[in-house]
Amino acid sequence: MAILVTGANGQIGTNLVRLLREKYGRDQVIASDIIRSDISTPPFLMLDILNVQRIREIIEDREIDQIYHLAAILSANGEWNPMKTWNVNLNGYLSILQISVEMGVKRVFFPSTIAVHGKSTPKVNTPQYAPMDPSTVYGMSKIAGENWSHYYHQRYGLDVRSLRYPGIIGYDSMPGGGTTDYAVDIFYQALEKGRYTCFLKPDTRLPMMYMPDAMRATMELMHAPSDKITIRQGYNLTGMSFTPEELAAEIKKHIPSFEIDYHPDFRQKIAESWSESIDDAQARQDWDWQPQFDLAAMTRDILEELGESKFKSGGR
Ligand code: NAD
Ligand code: AKB
Repeated sequence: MAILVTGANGQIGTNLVRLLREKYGRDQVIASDIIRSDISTPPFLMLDILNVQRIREIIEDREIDQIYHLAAILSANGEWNPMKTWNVNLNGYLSILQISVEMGVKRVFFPSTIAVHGKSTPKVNTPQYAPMDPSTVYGMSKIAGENWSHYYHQRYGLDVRSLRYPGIIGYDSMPGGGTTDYAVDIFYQALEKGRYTCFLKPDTRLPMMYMPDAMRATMELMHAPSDKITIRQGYNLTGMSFTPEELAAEIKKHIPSFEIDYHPDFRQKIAESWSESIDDAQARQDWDWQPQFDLAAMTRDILEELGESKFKSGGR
């Protein structure tokens, strides 16, 4: 089994590469990204997802069987350069799909997102199938990607699997320009400065998930028998839903002196276009999805893991 991970240096890729290497062995998992960084541990290859020839070479040379295609530009950063975001997120993914069919890649993972939701999507307990009119180019590219996943499965039998991740929160890799990033940054600022200025309003409720749950969901989906997968677009998935105010109150239970204030910016409008909570009944039914972390358990775990002394000695 040889696995290629694109966008491997990102918030999710850092955790996923580690997990896949534990499971399949270091040499079986090729990490790739457009940039090399401190976390680019070998085997690592430079790969711009827009370089079609380079994708082909890597798949051929490394005899790749599976691709976890994480490379993307996220919701907030995407708004600074819409054309580039569309190109990277959609055209980059189309190359992965087409080359996978041509070169016999057996399975592809495509991370979709709650950003596919929009103004006409029901906000509470959003069902799997609902109107999708995203307001960001990121959301537009992901819903188009979902439809292409479905198409490549129907037309060419490609085994594409996909999750609509909510905001993912972890403590050992930094997020890359999304709207849910506050829920990671707040922990660092709470420990470092004892206070945090949030770019969303206090009552902005969004669906979220702790990184270990997100990694387990990804593995469970990718290992489920094919006949259990009834959705190829992107499974609804959730762990918890909370507001900045509720997260701050939970942190305060551990750090009583913690203070938060609010200066909403352009990301507020993006957050308001997304759902507040998700109905992930189909994932529960098809491959037994069950989250383990709620807000209290996640907050306790992150603060224990980061811990003041560890944080100060390790740095960010
Ligand atoms: P991230 O921004 O932290 O990482 C994305 C990586 O893609 C970066 O390392 C970046 O260098 C790389 N990249 C950008 N352009 C590239 C290009 N042209 N070629 C190759 N690599 C390129 O994002 P993440 O949070 O790790 O997200 C990973 C995937 O999961 C993305 O597809 C994202 O849409 C999806 N997702 C993430 C979240 C979340 O909360 N983190 C939620 C929903 C979906
Ligand atoms: C973002 O905020 O853009 C991401 C996502 C929910 O897709 N975290």
